[in-house]
Amino acid sequence: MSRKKKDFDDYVKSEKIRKKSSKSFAEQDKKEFVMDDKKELKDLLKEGYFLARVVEVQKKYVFLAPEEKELDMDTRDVWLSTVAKKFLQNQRSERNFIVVGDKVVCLSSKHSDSEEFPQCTIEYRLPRETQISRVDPLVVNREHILASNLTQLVIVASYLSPPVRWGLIDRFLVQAEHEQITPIIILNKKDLLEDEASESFKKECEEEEKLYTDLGYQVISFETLSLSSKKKPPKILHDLFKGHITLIVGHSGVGKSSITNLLKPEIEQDVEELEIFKKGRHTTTYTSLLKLENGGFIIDTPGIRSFTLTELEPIQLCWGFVEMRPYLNQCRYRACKHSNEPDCAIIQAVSDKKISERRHQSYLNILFNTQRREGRYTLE
Ligand SMILES: Nc1nc2c(ncn2[C@@H]2O[C@H](COP(=O)(O)OP(=O)(O)OP(=O)(O)O)[C@@H](O)[C@H]2O)c(=O)[nH]1
Ligand SMILES: [Mg+2]
Repeated sequence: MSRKKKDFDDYVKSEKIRKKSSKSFAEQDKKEFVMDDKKELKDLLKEGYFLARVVEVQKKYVFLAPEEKELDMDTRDVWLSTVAKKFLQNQRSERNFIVVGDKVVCLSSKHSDSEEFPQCTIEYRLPRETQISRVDPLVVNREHILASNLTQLVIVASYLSPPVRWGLIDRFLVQAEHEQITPIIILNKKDLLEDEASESFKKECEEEEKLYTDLGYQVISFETLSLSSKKKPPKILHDLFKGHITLIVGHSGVGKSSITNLLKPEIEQDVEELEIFKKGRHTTTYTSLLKLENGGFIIDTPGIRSFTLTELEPIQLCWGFVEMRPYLNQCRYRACKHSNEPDCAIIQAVSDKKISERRHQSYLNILFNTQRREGRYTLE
């Protein structure tokens, strides 16, 4: 073997080892932190470790509520915690290291009886059963998980102030479909629709509501303004949230916190007193998990200005649009993007009025929005 060839082989070998070891190190770390062994967990709990739910994540501390039994926690009486020292570096470099809704295994700190903080450390995290995430608006290609372990997603939009964006609702629906979380749409500020909207806008809303209902989604037309948070929660909301961990999402100012307050959470949520058009300011600043009077839990989030889905292939994205599922794999081309290709079953279904043009456009917007930055597809 020539010297040159040997050097090259050695180089490749060492590179491979280096790459392999650095990867396995990261994975090893993750493996150590994510506890998926039930027996090991049982042993830890006998040794003084305890289970808790992440209630809020702030810069310095994570707020936790101990959870001895599933969904049995008091989110008002929270513990201040930090992640175990050996994982601090990972926490700093990974945005989603700990998110609201995570189930974690903790150890009480030495100082827990004193006034010193933190009161406990997070030693492990249980695997996430579900999660809702988007592309991080700060760093492209990074995922931002809004919350985990949800059983329900409530998507709130207001008819007006700010005006409803059907495309944003579709984005959330796609995520819910992929995560197999039941989505519910609440269209709020019905009073404004009745008093201020034009006839054509009222008709548009009526049609869109019917479209979502026909697709099998629950749509609730609602107003919080005439309801008082001092009284019992309205039955429709009470029944909807009971027994669930619900993530409530939507644009800023649509009324998420106003709806949350009607359900009597342990902590009253801040609501903008006078509706002023607030640019760059959210009333809710942190995502937090709250216990409701009826036994369910709600995760109120600050309004979202951009909700870009993490990259999805056309086939995955189509699957998130329930009405497109019957037409999958019926196009002439296997890699059909359902944009303007010949013999596309989905485009045909749109012209036959079996799929709404608006939803198809929504699909295209998501497809080209999420994939344009990859430089793979461009909008013709
Ligand atoms: N007209 C009308 N106004 C409402 C209704 N529900 C809420 N509002 C008002 O809308 C504004 C925003 O409500 P919030 O509950 O703070 O909205 P949010 O979605 O939590 O907003 P962020 O926390 O910024 O994301 C407040 O001034 C509410 O009083 C409603 O049904 N009708
Ligand atoms: Mg709010």
